[in-house]
Amino acid sequence: MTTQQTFLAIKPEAYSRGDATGIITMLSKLLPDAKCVAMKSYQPSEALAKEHYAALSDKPFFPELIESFTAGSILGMVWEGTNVVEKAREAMGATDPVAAAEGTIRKQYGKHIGDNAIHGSDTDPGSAEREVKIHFPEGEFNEIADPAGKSQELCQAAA
Ligand code: IDP
Ligand code: MG
Repeated sequence: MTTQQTFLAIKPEAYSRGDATGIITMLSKLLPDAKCVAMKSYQPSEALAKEHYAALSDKPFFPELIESFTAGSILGMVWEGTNVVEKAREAMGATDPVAAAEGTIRKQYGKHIGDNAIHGSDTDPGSAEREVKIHFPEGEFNEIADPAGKSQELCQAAA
């Protein structure tokens, strides 16, 4: 099993509800062997959102998805660890919060399928690498000792 990176993001609706730090505290507990190696707060442009969700461009909900992902700031992160892409998906829970298992982030913080609190890369080969490159082209990765604390600082600075 090799070390992987995955791209995770607190989506605009959850970010604006003030849930980022709570979600990251939960992520740290659910992914005890992984580390957060990059974090920043930014509002995705329409071009970035369309590139990020390119694989879903033929879906009927695509326009709403782009509107939602560009509606405000997100907290984008890279997490690193063994099998972290799949482990993060387990921590997030099912896409639809109604179907998400107890103890998952989407169960606790999601409202409905279009407002499910967190994004995480899919497990398809190359998907996580592609998203990490799109969102962190600068490619600077260093372990963040206290991800929840850093998220609080970033959200306060952006408010
Ligand atoms: P994922 O986020 O669990 O990987 P994807 O199928 O990649 O799920 O879809 C990306 C995002 O698009 C979902 O997180 C969700 O917010 C939204 N989405 C997916 N399916 C639907 C739908 O049927 N209606 C509205 N929004 C959807
Ligand atoms: Mg997906």
